[in-house]
Amino acid sequence: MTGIFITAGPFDGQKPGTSGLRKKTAQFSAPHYLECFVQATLSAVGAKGKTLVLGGDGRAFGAEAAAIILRMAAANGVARVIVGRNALLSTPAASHLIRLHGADGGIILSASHNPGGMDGDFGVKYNIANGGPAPEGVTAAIHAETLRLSGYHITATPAPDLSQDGSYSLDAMAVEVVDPVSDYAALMESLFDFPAIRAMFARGFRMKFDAMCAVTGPYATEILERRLGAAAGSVMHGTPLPDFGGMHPDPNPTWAADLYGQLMAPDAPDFGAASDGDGDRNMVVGRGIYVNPSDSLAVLAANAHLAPGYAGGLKGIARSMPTSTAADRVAAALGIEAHETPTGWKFFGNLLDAGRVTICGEESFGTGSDHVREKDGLWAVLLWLNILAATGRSVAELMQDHWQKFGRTFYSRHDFEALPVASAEAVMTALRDRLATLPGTLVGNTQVTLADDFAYHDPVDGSESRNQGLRVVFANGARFVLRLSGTGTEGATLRLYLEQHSDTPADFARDPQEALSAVIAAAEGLAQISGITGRVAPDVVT
Ligand code: VG1
Ligand code: CO
Repeated sequence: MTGIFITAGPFDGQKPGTSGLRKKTAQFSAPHYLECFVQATLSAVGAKGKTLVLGGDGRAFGAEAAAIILRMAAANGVARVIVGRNALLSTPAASHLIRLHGADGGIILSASHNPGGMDGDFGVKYNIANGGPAPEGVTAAIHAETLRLSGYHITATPAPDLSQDGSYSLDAMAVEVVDPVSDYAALMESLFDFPAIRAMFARGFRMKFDAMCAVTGPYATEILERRLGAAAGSVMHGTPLPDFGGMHPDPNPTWAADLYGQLMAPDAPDFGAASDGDGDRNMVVGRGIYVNPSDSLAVLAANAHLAPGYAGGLKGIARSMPTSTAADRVAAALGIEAHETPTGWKFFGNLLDAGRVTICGEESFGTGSDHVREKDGLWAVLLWLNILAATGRSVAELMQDHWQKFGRTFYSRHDFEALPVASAEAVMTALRDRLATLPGTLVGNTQVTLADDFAYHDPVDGSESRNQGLRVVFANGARFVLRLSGTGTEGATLRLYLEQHSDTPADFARDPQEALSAVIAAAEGLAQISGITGRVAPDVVT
């Protein structure tokens, strides 16, 4: 080790959640807090001699954190760091750069869809050599290190200015500052039929993409407006701001209400999409029609062969357990493997690496493929555009076609946010305690066929992940899932996932909340959310 050793820590509560460590920015930027977590990460992964990628979504404290991490990496003997200009990299672009350069891993500075700014949230996530989020074994080792360390290594040499591309050195460590967009844009161009999409825009196809003042602005402007010829102004909120301009960069109908409203208006454009803080999520809206993320996964999987990068077909499809079963029906029709994993992209990595699946998705507005090892918001938008260009159908027509063929899986997620931890846990415990008694019981006019606490057995490395969400499945094609969020920074968030499949065409036009009303009532009856927490309605419905 070179540099100096600062005695500090350990800090409690530095346990990575669903996607890295997320805390209030004020806490992360407090003396030694970031440093101790980064030291734990560098120690746990054995950073000496390694090549790392570094970047983030541009939120407050990101640039300062990047400079600190570079000085710590140098003092910990890291050989080389590839960093996005101005410390910017979307999560999928960081995943791509790790793979492109054969790097040993990467550090991503983001709290994703959580609001930013000094009053908002900050986060740090470690990705491994395949470009994907560290699996549970690695995050457990990082957590163990956070509890054991007594300080951190850092060089007194200042970090190089990150505003200009080029090669620099920091003590013995090489620092390469790269354009955050160009390699990623080239990857997208290799997967999709850009000439066909460009021709569609030239014919007058109109779209709006809401970057929500977060990291996808520069990516979307380069790809959609410059390379594909979407009209200037198609990208909204395209300049990344440290506080995301006060926006909550969570692409759903609640937080992207402006975009959503434009697509529901009489003079709506043909297509709308939004991404989140770090660019891995996507919301897709057609003229007058919202596409729920579980349906989006299913439609993308069913039509992916229309894009050049997937013309050879898919190897398999994976979805997180709470994601609707719509994608399973596509996998069955295609005769390919279907996998059900716990929530969080890290669980897809082994399946992708082993060549068992090509497309993955989560109900939380996440879809992606084996092109990187993260979910990828712009990738999903481009695959949608490619499918629209190849078929000449509208979003609404594609959805109707899909439902006619596969049936419609009505789906919704109800979030109860910032609950007292004890009351959220009481809901989970009460339902968990009843699970064993439920199979065979009649609820409303249908029977419970399965009730369990989801456990995942990874078919590739044999690892087990338990307690991944309570699920109750009914004989009539309904299902609900209850789990606690692992990305929040305030209290506890309870997520209730609701699903009802129908093969009856007369049902397809129903309003999802109305179509789900029986399973909503069943969930309330069995889980007693309002009874225990006192909350009569969810805070966010997606
Ligand atoms: C949420 C989503 C999950 C997603 C995770 C990270 O986790 O539900 O599907 O993988 O966020 O996404 P949780 O534990 O709060 O339910 V991101 O775009 O915030 O990195
Ligand atoms: Co994200």
